[in-house]
Amino acid sequence: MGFNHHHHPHQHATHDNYGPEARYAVEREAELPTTKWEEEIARGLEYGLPGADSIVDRRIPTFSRGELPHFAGINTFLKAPYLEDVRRCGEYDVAVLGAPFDGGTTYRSGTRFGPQGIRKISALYGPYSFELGVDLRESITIADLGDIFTIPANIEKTFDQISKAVAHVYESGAFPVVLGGDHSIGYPTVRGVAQHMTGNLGIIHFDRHVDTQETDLDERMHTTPWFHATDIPNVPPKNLVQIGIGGWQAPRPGVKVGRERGTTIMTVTDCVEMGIEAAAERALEVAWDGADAVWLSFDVDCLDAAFVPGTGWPEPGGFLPREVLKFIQLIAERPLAGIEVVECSPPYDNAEITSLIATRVICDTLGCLVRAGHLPRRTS
Ligand SMILES: [Mn+2]
Repeated sequence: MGFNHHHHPHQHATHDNYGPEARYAVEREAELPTTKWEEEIARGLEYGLPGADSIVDRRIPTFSRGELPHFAGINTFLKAPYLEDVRRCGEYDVAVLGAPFDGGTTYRSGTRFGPQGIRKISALYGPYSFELGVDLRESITIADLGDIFTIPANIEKTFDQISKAVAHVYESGAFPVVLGGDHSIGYPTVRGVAQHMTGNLGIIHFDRHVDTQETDLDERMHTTPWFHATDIPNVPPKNLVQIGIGGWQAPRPGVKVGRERGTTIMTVTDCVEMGIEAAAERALEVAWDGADAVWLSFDVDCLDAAFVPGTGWPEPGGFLPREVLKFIQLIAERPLAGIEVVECSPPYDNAEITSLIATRVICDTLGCLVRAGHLPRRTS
């Protein structure tokens, strides 16, 4: 806008058209490059052949390659390239990996289909967020590594596979995004990261359930990950903050363990009454107290059951999506070691809304890490 705007009456919009967030968003969009988008179009035309003669928009290839159309193509996470050779994951800023395991489930199963459910609905999204003022495609490279080879009938072997996979990704320098899977995977994911750290790892845990008992049904089920994770010497329980806990599904043995070990618990009411900003500040203080890195473990059931029908233990009275997204955005102003989103069970989902919120949590986390300068982690 500016020097000759009186010649362009259609450009008479001023900043008064916008609220503060919208003003930031609109101004930021003008600064975002389109370099990677143009590269994607060129690659699509080369690999997918130029479109038929009747196609007017000459950016459209014959075969769908890249983002468009959203309903077409092979559904990796956000249409990221599928990286068959996982030895190369360190060449990317972010590595998405599925942990399709529901052998730790104690009620509704189906989270073995979680990674595919999340990938499928992620096709709905482009890489750009209006309010965040971030275009992931222009800022970071993402690869989808596919899924870990889990062992359906054996929790312990599956844990070993998950720890080895997450350790490989974390050590490569790529930022791990783990698509669960039931919450039993929280222990082996944290174990995989912690083994590559000398300092302490904190955990920010969103959930309606404490998941801190030692065993359930005689095994290390999805009600137990934080008991075992906080047994790891450099994952102290004082750095475990549990957000959204409440209702009729928090087992007393787990509550007892949390009390004895000194974990921090914040209920939905605690967070709403102190305000999401103060709650996020408190969560960050606890998780980062003396820690070198923080892992984000997000159970979709921390949202009210109305928003997450496709989950193992739905519980009314949870967060609203806008509350939890605001919370996540504030958490991701600080760096993270990685993120897992668990307990998304497509067989129980309605209209893919549970997978949709799972996707949104990941995208908002990545977007805020980019906005805060924590991604990409390397400058090379
Ligand atoms: Mn839960």
